[in-house]
Amino acid sequence: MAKSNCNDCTCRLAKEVCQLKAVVNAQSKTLTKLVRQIRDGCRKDEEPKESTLCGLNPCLKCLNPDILYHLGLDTETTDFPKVFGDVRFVCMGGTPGRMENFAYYVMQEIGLKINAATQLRDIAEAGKRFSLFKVGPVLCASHGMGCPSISILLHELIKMMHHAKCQDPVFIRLGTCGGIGVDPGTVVISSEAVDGRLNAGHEIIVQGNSILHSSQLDEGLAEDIKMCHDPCKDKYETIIGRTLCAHDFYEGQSRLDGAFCEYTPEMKKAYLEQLQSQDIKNIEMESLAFAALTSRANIKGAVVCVAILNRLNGDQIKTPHEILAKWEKRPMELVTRYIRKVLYFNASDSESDQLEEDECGEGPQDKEGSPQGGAGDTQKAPEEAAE
Ligand code: R2B
Ligand code: URA
Repeated sequence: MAKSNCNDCTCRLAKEVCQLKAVVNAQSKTLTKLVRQIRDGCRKDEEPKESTLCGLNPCLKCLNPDILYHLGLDTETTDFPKVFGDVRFVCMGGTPGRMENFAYYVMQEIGLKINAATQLRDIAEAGKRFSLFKVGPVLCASHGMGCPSISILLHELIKMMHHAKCQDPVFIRLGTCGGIGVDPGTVVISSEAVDGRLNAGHEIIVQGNSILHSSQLDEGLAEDIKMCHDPCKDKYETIIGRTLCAHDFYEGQSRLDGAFCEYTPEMKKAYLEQLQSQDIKNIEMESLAFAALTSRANIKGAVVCVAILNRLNGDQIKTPHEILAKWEKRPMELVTRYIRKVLYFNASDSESDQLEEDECGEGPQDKEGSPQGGAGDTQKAPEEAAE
């Protein structure tokens, strides 16, 4: 027993030393670059002319201004490249409160600081529909429930990335789901989203015609996020699997406890078992629109959800709130580790340029025209990265 504790401890210490080494290396590269820049004279890198997004509406350039109605933002009164040009991660989840907490958590974990008396501002407050917080290169948005809601948010966030000329932003949805044959508390990263007929496509009706968009998700990104699971530390499983996206919580998910139910418990059981036999690991309500819209724009996307029950064992969620709250943090922790890894440990020479320290020591909230750190703002490397 004592021996295994000691091994655990050594394993953790070795890991922390590796992480610290990586931070020191990243900082030393940044320092070298800074010194080189001072020596060569401070020449600002050329700003990108366009975003890396593809396949967008050609008429966007004619919209002057473009009004992102549900976010309460427009291209006339907000300088999108200045405010949002540095965004590299767009994270979204169901509720405003959860995403605000996530924003503060990301801020702490990536080593950004604002004055203790200052709060993050909800940039989308004027739209009165969604919440949006910016923490340096990370945007955190609430998306509401279901595909219609997340579709509206995604149209407007994708346009935002386009107008801001963002380079390769990664989109991640973090949420909850019902597991299919998986233990409650397990984190499921979606490989693809399927509809209630198990078709891997998001159908939208456009001018009376049915249009199907692929709902595959980025395999590499799913793997990278899964790698952030730490079996030494995390007392739960993280798996990759197919996700059923329903358009309703009750009949659409074959529950027996909705206001209406026109099938028998046997029929429900047969449907859920069919899902299990088709390798479906979870059910939620936004992945189809999320996968379809991100992949249409050439954006890498991932859906990371914690299962709050095993649907093979029931329909109602009886787990106490304190435990649910703990489980809901799991996707957040994994995704934050992934973000930190990309920002600080994978940083190539040119990427680490973006992580230079803010010499003025201004908090991300304090910059003029730049809620929570706009493009060109810089972040501090994590001070306690090994924590
Ligand atoms: C998971 O949980 C919500 C329903 O309770 C829905 O937004 C989803 O996808
Ligand atoms: N969210 C869903 O959509 N379904 C569940 O069963 C749990 C969370």
